[in-house]
Amino acid sequence: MSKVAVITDSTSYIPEHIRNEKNIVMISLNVVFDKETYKEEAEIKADDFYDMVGKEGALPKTSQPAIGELVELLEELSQNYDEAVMITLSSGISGTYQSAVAAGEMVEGIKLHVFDSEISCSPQAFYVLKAAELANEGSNGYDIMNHLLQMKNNGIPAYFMVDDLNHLHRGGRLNTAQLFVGNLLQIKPILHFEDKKIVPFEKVRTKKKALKRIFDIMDENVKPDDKVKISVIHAKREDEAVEIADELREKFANADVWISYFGPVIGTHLGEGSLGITWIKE
Ligand code: MYR
Repeated sequence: MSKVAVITDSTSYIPEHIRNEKNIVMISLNVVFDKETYKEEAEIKADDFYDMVGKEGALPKTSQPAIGELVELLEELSQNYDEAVMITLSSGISGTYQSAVAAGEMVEGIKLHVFDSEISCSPQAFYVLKAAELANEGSNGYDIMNHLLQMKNNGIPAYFMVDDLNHLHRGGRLNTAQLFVGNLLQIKPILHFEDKKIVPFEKVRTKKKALKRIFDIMDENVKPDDKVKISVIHAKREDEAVEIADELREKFANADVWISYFGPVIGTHLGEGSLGITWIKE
């Protein structure tokens, strides 16, 4: 039987105790401040990050894991595993996927399968947790990849909104025309991923209207008694996220509702105050 390691990059924001419990290996992306670079989740967590940005008004940048780090990790895993499945954030917004593919070709003794989640955060976590479940049950790398592909084909809806579109624009993850229209009309677009990239889904003027619209989409997609996993993701808006989660628990009796967060790397590009909702039917 093939022994398979499951690797995620840090932007799936799976809490450490769950990673440990499910045997998930994490590799960090970095936030780069003027003088210092930090590995997110390992050296800097969301709360400290938002405090630093708030207090110092710093404008951090982000970077993918260095290829050498990926190679080192695979070499270490090759001591105990035959294969590894690594699930990355979208290759349309980060070079992490490409670097992982390159690292996999450089290391012998372990077969690396790299899965492009084509998104990030909790939807990426849905893939990672499923991969870990299958690996722990003894599936091989090909079967795990096939299962993840099937999940992707079924679709994982995810919608999010930001307080200030300039963060996404500054980081080059939203094109100028989209920024211009949003800022000009003072619109808070609902955003989502299409073809691995962030695009506006619909233009609404307030957060309240955006949330109502996302709830409507959920109603079209999820029946009140469906078994569904829902994640409410926030950038330093825990109270708001708790309220939304409570409302969702009332609407969907069999839902497993989580509260997750946009950590330092994704928070650099979305900014404080962002909120997202994603779900997957079981
Ligand atoms: C890098 O420097 O390689 C990382 C770049 C990360 C870009 C993040 C853009 C925002 C993604 C939002 C995801 C929301 C998912 C629900």
